[in-house]
Amino acid sequence: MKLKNKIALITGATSGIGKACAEFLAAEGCNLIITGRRGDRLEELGQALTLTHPIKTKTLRFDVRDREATHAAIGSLDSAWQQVDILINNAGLALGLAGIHDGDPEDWDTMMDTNVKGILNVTRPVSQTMINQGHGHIVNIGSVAGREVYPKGNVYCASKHAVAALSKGMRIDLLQHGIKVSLVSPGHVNTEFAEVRFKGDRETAQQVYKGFQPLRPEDIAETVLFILTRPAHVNIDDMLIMATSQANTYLINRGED
Ligand code: NDP
Ligand code: 8X3
Repeated sequence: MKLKNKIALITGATSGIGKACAEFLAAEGCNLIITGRRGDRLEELGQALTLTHPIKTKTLRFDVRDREATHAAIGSLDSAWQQVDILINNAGLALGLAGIHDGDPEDWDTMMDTNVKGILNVTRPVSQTMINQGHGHIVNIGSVAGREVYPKGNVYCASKHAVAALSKGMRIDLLQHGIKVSLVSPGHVNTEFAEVRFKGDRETAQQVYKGFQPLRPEDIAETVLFILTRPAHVNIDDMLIMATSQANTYLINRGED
């Protein structure tokens, strides 16, 4: 499958994995709808990509938690941009690391609303378009936290287990419409993720990646590109990707004895 002149909608393109996906797809000639809440970053990325690649970009600023705003933003696209071939459901976050007895319920709401309901809010209208056009490919960014549960990761892990379940559900429901659904589940990737999780506490965030080489956002974007460029009859259902130094959510070789 070639990506030239296709249209991809990427959520959470202002940073990390989503931004790297935008850069990799742009290099293949794919036109992009880049979305997120930080409008200045979207504009900057859109301009940079159209300067360096012969593609068109469209920026849509919305919060995936807000169903009405999400549907309005996607509905505001003109008919040419509505024909989305590829949806990358990437926007997501963890907030806090706390026991089930003392976690912050507001953090729980934000994680579930973003990581689970956000995917639903975006996928409903986009999958309807894909059904009407008779093709499409949805790539959901899950996590190793969707396969394992680690201490104090309770709600984030639950949200990513839900992404894994939703990916299976989407694949079943969209099967008859010829729409591919793939799940990509990374281990630690060095992005703004840890800083967001620890609410701007850089020192704590840096501990997450201390003493080993985590994945880079580009490693995930390259994987997404591989998934998107398989022949029409091939779907990559589910991919787990870890740094070489990470065996699972708790066992990391940090070079210490
Ligand atoms: P970043 O924090 O670097 O990027 C997160 C992106 O999500 C940003 O572009 C942010 O945009 C967007 N986003 C967050 N909340 C919302 C919202 N309510 N509405 C719209 N957009 C939102 O982290 P990553 O790139 O690492 O994270 C991307 C995905 O990868 C997430 O789903 C995460 O769970 C997953 N993941 C990350 C791993 C890691 O170790 N980094 C490992 C496994 C999975 P903005 O703030 O502008 O709205
Ligand atoms: C992010 C990876 O291990 O911090 O999904 O949950 S982890």
